[in-house]
Amino acid sequence: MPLNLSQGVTNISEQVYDLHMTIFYICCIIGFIVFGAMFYSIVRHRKSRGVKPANFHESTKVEILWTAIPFLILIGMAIPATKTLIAMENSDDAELTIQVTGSQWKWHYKYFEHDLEFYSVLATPKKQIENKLAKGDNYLLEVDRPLVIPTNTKVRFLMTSDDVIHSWWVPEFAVKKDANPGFINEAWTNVPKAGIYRGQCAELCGKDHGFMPVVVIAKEQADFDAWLAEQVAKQKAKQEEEQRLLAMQLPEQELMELGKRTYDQFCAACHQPNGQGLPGMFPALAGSEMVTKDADGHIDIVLYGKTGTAMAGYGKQLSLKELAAVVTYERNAWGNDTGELIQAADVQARKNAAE
Ligand SMILES: [Cu+2]
Repeated sequence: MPLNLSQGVTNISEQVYDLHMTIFYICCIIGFIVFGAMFYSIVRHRKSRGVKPANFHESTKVEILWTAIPFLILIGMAIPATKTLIAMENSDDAELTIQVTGSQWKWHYKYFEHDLEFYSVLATPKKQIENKLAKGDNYLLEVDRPLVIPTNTKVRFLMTSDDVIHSWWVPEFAVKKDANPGFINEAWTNVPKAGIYRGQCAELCGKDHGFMPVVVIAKEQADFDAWLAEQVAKQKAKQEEEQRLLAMQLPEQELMELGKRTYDQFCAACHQPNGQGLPGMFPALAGSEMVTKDADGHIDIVLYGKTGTAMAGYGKQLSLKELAAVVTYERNAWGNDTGELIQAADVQARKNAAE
């Protein structure tokens, strides 16, 4: 029965589970003794049996006892609890450090010792969320790019946030740590068994709080090394591709096709597939002043978002090519026939201007 805590897979999660059970048993014993004594007294010394109530006032002995006994019980509970807490906080000698950044509503992972960072975004199809398709086994607990860590390795997490407070939680590691903007919190894990572990954001962080799950894949060291080498190479190739792109002029058709794909994936949920937005909530892009005239402002808002609104910045998540394509698409779709093509170099120029 899934009523109790998960025992988890790590040494720490076992310690946490054992601690929880110890305290639970202590509470049961106290409850049993206190209620037992109460009911015994009530039944045994009830008025109908002719019992005369005692009439004493102040008893130093009893007062010392009812102070001393709970005090000793608390100390008895604090010792194992402190031991476990100290072990949980001790991230010394970690072999791998990963920065975990929460933002509305996705996680960003950065491997400190390696040239690798990426976003991890919910992968559950929209149709399942809208009840148009049967819900899958890992409904709302699946992402496009899971975090991958090696087994039997002490991995340190540095948690922070780009916007509001999130909380990175994987029950089977017994890791649940707040990700606060402007602060860095530490946590760590050492997973003995290869496998897929799922968790979620545990801090109410806005309307899509339930749509930013955590998926961690633990791989044997050799598999992890292979995965890491592949990812680092891929990221490097992508960066080189970006550099090449800066010197290139992409044709309209390619920009519009990629732009539409990107728009449908990232923008259409709010601004609607027809660019009309939702009146009062999400502004229309069709016929919008900014989209048809102010190209710089348009690129900036896609790059950095707009503070105080639901418009998030996509500068870190999308490639230069995708950013250029989506801006081009918005400037030429739904009757916004500006005829302007935005190239990767234009997006890079806005990035440079902001730095
Ligand atoms: Cu969150």
